[in-house]
Amino acid sequence: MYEGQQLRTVQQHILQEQTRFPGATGEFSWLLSGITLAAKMIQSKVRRAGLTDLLGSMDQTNVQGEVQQKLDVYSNEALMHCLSLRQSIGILASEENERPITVNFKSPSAKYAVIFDPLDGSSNIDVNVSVGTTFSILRRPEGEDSTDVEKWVLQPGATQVAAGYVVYGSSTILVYSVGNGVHGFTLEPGVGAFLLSHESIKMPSQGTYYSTNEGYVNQMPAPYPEFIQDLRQGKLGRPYSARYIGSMVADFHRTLLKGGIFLYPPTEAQSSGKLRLLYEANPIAFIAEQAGGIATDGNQRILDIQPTTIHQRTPLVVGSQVEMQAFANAVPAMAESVN
Ligand code: P6P
Repeated sequence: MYEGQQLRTVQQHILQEQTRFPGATGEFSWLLSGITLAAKMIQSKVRRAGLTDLLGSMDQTNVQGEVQQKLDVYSNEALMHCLSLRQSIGILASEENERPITVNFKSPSAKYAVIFDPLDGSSNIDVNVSVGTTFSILRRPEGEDSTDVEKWVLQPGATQVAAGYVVYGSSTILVYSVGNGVHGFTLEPGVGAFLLSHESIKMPSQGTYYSTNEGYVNQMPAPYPEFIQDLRQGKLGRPYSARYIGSMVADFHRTLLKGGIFLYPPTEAQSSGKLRLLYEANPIAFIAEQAGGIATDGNQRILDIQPTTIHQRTPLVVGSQVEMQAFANAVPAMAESVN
């Protein structure tokens, strides 16, 4: 099946990578294994969501007598369960929970906070569109802030020690970075292991796709409509195609591998954008930059934003160097910073 290839599991890769963490004694790889375990649990449910719905809709319970759970609730509980058992974790924060959950918070072994969106795009499940899990890992602050939950969680994305996502698509792929490049692992369902399939991913310097919800173009502020028009008219030297799945992780994963640009701008309905900074834009921006791409909120680098609230939203423009420089040149405030 894999003649001659060297098979590397994500666990082996994490152990090799974690030597980059001073003093790490395997706790970091143990933490990340909590995420991969939860991802396997989630994907097994996502893969049979339609069946679950069918069974659950018959008599409010499925054939095992379980009360049917919404998938995003299930995904959240899977991550909470798998991660709360990791001694190195002091805080878990989720899109599904209003407040961060402190676990093992007072223990000196609790060095990391994990912030996640357990199932981004879950509204697409019932039409069988790819969905994803995103995660961001922050180190406990030093000094007096070390016992302040908010200070621990509300750190700029540039302080992330690791980040990544899982996309539940035609295959299930985990993409992560610990600051040493971006690597992708494909789940081999027969074995139940994530195997290295995309080592050292580099985002192409220019792509042929742009990705945005053009239904909002009349609600977008300048320069978004004009920029999108420029792409359509081939002003970046090549014709572009539009690709928009409406599931950020899937739309970004294509941008990471093929290049191009993904834009979720401010709109009249969402003046600060729709996507969440801490657990959507920050992990995506970390991955993008590690792969040679750029990520801004339309004006500034995503990873430089100082968060003020856990669920705050932000516009997100992320993609290849060429498209992102062209966009920045279209934004007066940024044109100065770029040139
Ligand atoms: P719209 C999914 O609900 C999500 O949070 C992201 O995954 C996706 O990029 C965005 O919303 C889609 O939003 O307004 O285009 O439907």
